[in-house]
Amino acid sequence: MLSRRYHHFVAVTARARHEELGLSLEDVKAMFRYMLMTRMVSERILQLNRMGRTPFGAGTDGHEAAQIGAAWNIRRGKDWLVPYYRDMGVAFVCGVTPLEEFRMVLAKATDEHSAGRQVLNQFSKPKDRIVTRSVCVGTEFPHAVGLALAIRNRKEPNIVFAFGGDAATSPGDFHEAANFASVHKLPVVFVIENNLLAISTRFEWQMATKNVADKASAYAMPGFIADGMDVLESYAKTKEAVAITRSGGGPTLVELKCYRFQPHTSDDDDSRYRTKEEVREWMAKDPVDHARRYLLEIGTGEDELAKIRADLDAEIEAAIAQAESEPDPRPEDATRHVYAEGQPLPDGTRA
Ligand SMILES: Cc1ncc(C[n+]2csc(CCOP(=O)(O)OP(=O)(O)O)c2C)c(N)n1
Repeated sequence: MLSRRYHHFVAVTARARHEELGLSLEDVKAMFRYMLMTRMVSERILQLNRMGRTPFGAGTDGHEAAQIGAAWNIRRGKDWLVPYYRDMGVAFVCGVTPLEEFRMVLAKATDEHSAGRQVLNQFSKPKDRIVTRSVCVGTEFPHAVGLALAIRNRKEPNIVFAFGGDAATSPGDFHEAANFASVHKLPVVFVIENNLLAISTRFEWQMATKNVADKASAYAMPGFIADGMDVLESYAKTKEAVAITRSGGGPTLVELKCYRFQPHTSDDDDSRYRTKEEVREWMAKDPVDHARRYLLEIGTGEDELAKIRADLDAEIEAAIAQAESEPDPRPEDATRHVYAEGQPLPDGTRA
């Protein structure tokens, strides 16, 4: 009896948590589905890499709560998104599909982001207002701030989301962008996924501040910190920042504290800079499991969650098979968009 009462109590308080944030049960289930999709696609990319079927992978595992929670604040197709290379989950929420992801990962001619010409996750989807970036860390921030200036000048009622890792706040690009955005009170939210590592460089070797969010005060920006292993908290803290920026309060920064479970990329040997125990400790806080437990606590059935997984599994396997059956880019297209085309050459012909 006591235990039933206890479970009822947990259910009531747990239910209140998402409802207090203005989220429906359907929202929470959809968030969980995106988190699981991100985990499953990430794992398949790394498996395909080990099987020699993809050249490269960059795991998202451990970032799912931060990404899906923050992205749930984006008004899809209205707000502008400048994601970074680990942001598969953000991209999924904003309209990218597993099929599109595998076309990109397999570098197929049908890849709509770059026709198989870029490394993975340099998303580019104008229809959904997803803006591509350079692979040079931190360069997305000046681009995002330029976008924010443009939409403010055009009087668009939308905002820009600029995502990056903790190390992306070290280069000058971030500081110039933050300063300019703050001076001009531009509508941009900086979302920083702090996974404590920049490849092999640990956070404390990367910056002297305790938190990334501490840097916000240098630019008179509100800075928020969230447990990035908890999807609802990631959503809630980003929501606070977004409310300020949407209402004309200028730029804000949200730091989502998380951890990368996989090596930096499929080319990285992470045993050289971290212990298995450290990884295990963080995996005990697995964000996907955490969200799953929350759904169970508020009364979702195991069978419903199992069906979400089975449906995703079928969708992902179909996407891989479809993408693998599609054509590779033509060798003669390798220099397209690299050099100006149609230019007159000295011999009178055109390039
Ligand atoms: C300007 C620049 N310097 C170095 C690199 C090499 N590099 C690629 S990813 C990376 C680490 C970035 O770490 P962080 O921004 O924290 O994101 P994470 O990969 O940890 O998600 C580095 C140093 C780069 N791409 N660009």
